[in-house]
Amino acid sequence: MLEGLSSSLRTTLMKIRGAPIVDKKLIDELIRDLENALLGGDVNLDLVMGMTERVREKALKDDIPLAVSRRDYTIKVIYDELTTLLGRREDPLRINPNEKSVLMFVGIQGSGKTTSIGKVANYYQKRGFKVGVIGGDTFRPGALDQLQQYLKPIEVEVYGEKDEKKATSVIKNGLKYFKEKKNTNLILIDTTGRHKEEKALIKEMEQISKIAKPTEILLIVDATIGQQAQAQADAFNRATPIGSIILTKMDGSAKGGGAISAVAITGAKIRFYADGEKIGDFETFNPTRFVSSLLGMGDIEGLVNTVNETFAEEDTAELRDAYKKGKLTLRHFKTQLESASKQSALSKMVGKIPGISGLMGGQKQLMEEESQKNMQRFVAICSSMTDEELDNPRIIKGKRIQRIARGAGAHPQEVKMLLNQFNVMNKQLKMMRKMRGRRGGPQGGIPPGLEGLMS
Ligand SMILES: Nc1nc2c(ncn2[C@@H]2O[C@H](COP(=O)(O)OP(=O)(O)OP(=O)(O)O)[C@@H](O)[C@H]2O)c(=O)[nH]1
Ligand SMILES: [Mg+2]
Repeated sequence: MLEGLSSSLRTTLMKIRGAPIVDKKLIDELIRDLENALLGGDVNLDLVMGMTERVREKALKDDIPLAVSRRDYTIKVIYDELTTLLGRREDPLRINPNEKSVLMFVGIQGSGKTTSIGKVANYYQKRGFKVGVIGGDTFRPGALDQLQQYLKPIEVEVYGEKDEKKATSVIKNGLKYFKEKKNTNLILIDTTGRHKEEKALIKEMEQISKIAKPTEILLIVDATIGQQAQAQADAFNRATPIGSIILTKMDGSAKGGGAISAVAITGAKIRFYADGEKIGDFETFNPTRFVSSLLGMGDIEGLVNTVNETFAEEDTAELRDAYKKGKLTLRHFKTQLESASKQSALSKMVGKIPGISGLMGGQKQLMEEESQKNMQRFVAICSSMTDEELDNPRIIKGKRIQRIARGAGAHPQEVKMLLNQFNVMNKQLKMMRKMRGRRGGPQGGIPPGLEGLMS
């Protein structure tokens, strides 16, 4: 589904994953890719521009916690913005099983009303509802037949009158029939598509809704119309408040993303989407899950949550300042080691996500349990130092090394290794600052030099 959009978004993310440094140049490139991908998916130009501008602004933001890599942060930003574009929250249709609910299906000719009736009937029947369907399309010959054929395999009862031409009459009788049936608690009404043009259709819809007093009106929208879905949802909504939207033909459409985003800005609630002709080709619509599947990352929500959590634990201003000035002491180094071991847990989790491990393959960030242990040892060594030593590592020599090693239950060689690594980190930090000039701030994530410690 949405293969084009999905694969261009995946390629874009792969680029971030593979880049040695996430800097302004990469973000610019990323923004171009995102724009191309979304415009290619028929998402409205203004929406795309607004979205990519926010991505640019946030991704280049300086003050992200040091324990979050700019890579992960940028992915989180893209994920968040895509989710917002598609409606943000899941808003499921709630139907009370203790009442007789009536759902009326409307939409233009061929949008997928009849098929969606079958899918919704199947969906709720599986959830314990007793469903009855009314064949309210008296206009198209064969409409009733189609409905009965489609519902036969799942044994849902259809009320229809083969020779009656007045839809309102059939619907009245149908409602009476099912309301008298004790068990039935969900009644679905199929209606005619009749006109490609909306006006006459909307009029009939108003008449039927007066008679049926539906609990909910569902507008069926063919996703292949892309961003035109907005005008259609608006037009129907003006006539009778449309409670729910079902997007169909998401399988065959390159424009599905455009349709979803267009509907999302009207405030209408996309409850389900269909991605095939079969009765089971039907899903509840959840923006976050949808974006995850577009991006091809099994549980990207997990990654995003972890980034959010790390984000909540603010770095001290002191550490940020030291990092920016390129003047890190061992005390800072210790803090970094501690947050890096947290990040290690994140990387391990990310490694479990199908699809993403391939993207990350070969990267040093994917640390093993071994390196986590190493880090904990180094933290222990730092803990056995005095304040004076932490603030001024140069004084750590000879006897001090022996003492620190003893205190941490480590070998003096390990203490030397740590000091060595600390020096390497400081040097690399200075080099990075030179390369990047004053703009950009720290990259975040594993500090340079630390990677060596952990591999
Ligand atoms: N590929 C695909 N085809 C679909 C989907 N939903 C419906 N269709 C097909 O679209 C065509 C029209 O679907 P219907 O359910 O008959 O549409 P309708 O709105 O009831 O049409 P009218 O009653 O003529 O107004 C049928 O051939 C369906 O099989 C979908 O999600 N994917
Ligand atoms: Mg139909």
